[in-house]
Amino acid sequence: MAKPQTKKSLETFNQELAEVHMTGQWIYEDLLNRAIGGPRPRGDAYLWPWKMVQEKLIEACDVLEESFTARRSVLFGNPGLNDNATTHTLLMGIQMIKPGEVAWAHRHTLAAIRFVVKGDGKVFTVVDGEKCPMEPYDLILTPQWTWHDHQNPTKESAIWVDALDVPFLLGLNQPFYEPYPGNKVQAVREKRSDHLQQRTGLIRPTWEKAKQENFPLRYPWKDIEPQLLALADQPGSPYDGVALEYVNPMTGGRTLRTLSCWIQLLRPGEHTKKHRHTSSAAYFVVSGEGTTIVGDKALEWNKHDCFAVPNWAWHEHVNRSKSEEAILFSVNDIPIVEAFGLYREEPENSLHTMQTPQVPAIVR
Ligand code: 1HN
Repeated sequence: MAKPQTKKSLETFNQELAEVHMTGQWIYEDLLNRAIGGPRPRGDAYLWPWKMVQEKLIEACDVLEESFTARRSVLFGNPGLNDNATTHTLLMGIQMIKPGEVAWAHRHTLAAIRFVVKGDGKVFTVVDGEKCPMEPYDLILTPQWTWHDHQNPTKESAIWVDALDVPFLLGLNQPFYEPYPGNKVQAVREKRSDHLQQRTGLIRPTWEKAKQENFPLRYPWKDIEPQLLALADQPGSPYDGVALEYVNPMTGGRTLRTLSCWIQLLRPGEHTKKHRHTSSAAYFVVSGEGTTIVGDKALEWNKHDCFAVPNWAWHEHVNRSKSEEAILFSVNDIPIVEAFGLYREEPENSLHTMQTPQVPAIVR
């Protein structure tokens, strides 16, 4: 008679499965149970003070004398993440380019934005042949696979914020890179009529197929700031104050396919309601002073500081000043999560839900 079989333990079976590179679904039980109510925020809420960043930038100029095809960008690594990442999808940094320097032309599938901190308009980035002047607080897009080089013909150093979708792209193993062939800088399209930026405004050619994505674009602060200030008396979002998106002018949609840029005004003393969402964001303080409370951590920010708010973390913003407005620029990954139907907010969905002003206007 055959010996009675002893019942194999689950642990032994798990090991045997592992030997043949398999796992049972039951190992997900813990993960799924932890996900009741949503994910743990990935990475920490963290702030990089401007004074420290500025010192590192100056040192970076000594250490990296000329940047060649590389960039003198000091990047913010979230202490709660293992990869070089500001949030789990976004990478933010500050770049400096010395007088007379050129950051050589290249292109990559990483999408990037620049938000200028210091520049006088004679500093410029060339994107697919189009020269984009860099004045303080201008936003310049270098969408995926667009050629870009940065040039500083002035006598002063120029500084800007870089933000890219690096961790997301690397997670999907999609990096492609190409240095510009044969030259440091790309050919500039001298004829303005050849610029795609002549086709993104209020009027556009009737005889051409319109390019909808991945074109060079500059959002000049001189146009953005007055519009932001003009809307400052609106109710705004209870969670974000007067928060505006930089739209793709061709589609009316998000800034880029993977990144959305916001400019946000908090009125004197404003304290927003607490919420959380499945998108993460990296911020740059344009002006003012305030506190962003993320979970049990208070990020006290001042002019030009940068900070990270991980996804699904409860957060609220406070303008600490009773007399001055505070303005925050930020980059988020809403387009990524939205593309897959994964954007969620708690306690409610607040994006694009309120009515525009009533028609006809109320006579006062
Ligand atoms: C990059 O290409 C730039 O072109 C800046 O200015 C920062 C960070 C990671 C990878 C590529 C630039 C970057 C970058």
